[in-house]
Amino acid sequence: MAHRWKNDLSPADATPPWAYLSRRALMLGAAGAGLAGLARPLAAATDDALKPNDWDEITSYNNYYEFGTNKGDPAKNAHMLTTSPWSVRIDGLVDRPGNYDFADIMSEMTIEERIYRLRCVEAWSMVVPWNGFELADLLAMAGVQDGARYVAFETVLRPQEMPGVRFPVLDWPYVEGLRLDEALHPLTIMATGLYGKPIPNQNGAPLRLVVPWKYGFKSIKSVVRITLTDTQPPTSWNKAGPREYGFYSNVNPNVDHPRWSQATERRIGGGLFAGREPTQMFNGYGDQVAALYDGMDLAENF
Ligand SMILES: Nc1nc2c(c(=O)[nH]1)N[C@H]1C(S)=C(S)[C@@H](COP(=O)(O)O)O[C@H]1N2
Ligand SMILES: [Mo]
Repeated sequence: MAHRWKNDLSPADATPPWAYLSRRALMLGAAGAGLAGLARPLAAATDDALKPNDWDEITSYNNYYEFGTNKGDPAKNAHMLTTSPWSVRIDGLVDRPGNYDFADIMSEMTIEERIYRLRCVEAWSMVVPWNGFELADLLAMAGVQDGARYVAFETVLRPQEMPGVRFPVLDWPYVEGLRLDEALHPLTIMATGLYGKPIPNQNGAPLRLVVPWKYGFKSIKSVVRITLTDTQPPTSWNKAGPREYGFYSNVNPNVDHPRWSQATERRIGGGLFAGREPTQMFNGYGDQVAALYDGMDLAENF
């Protein structure tokens, strides 16, 4: 593995990336108050100063339990997944429910690059240059109805192509959920690419959710169904360990996992002797997203 950016994001950096993010968030602030309608000042949320992990790191160290629970299993096994044709069923409280063909979705969406931090609940992290579109734009295609308050997501389940689902590690299919305002937030994207190439299977081809201020497990891969609901949907890790994984799962250095600290993280590619880095509140995106949780006890709603 290459360690090209051994020193990035180190606390000793004169101008840490989250400082850039904070300043730019001011530009974002006014527009960010609206919902799906805002145009694209969001390139501003992507920070040039964040140095991405390299392709090999991002595509060989993965969590995608449908293909096995070791970090190298998805890279080894995910080639078995057929990703074309692909469609996403969008249903529930929408004006235009139906099966949306992936190619049709792509022809309607504006693809952008978003360089985001990814912080796994296991306390490792990366920086990933995604290509994708805002989830809000996809939801607008289907027409969100007034009563909708949550969005439920489901990963494809194909035992023939997914050797990991033979084991009851999780209750398959993998499911996730967001509050509607989180789903409509301009930082929330569906990623379809990596480094300008189609997203590899092990990273969630052909499209996966990315919610950069939440622990990585919220960013559900290979999505086949999106359902708008009025009740909080079940989520896989919460079902597996309700005391360890909450619905919100916002990155929070002050709320530890019951079995380990969340105060620091190990940056993948940082090198064998690199120190741990401090974990940032909301993974460094607090200026953009903290208002979503005004008045909420974040230890209670973990
Ligand atoms: N369907 C599905 N989605 C998933 C997972 C999974 O096991 N299955 N793992 C999650 C976890 S724990 C993390 S940290 C991220 C990892 O994304 P990456 O492999 O692209 O870095 O995917 C998330 N999405
Ligand atoms: Mo994770």
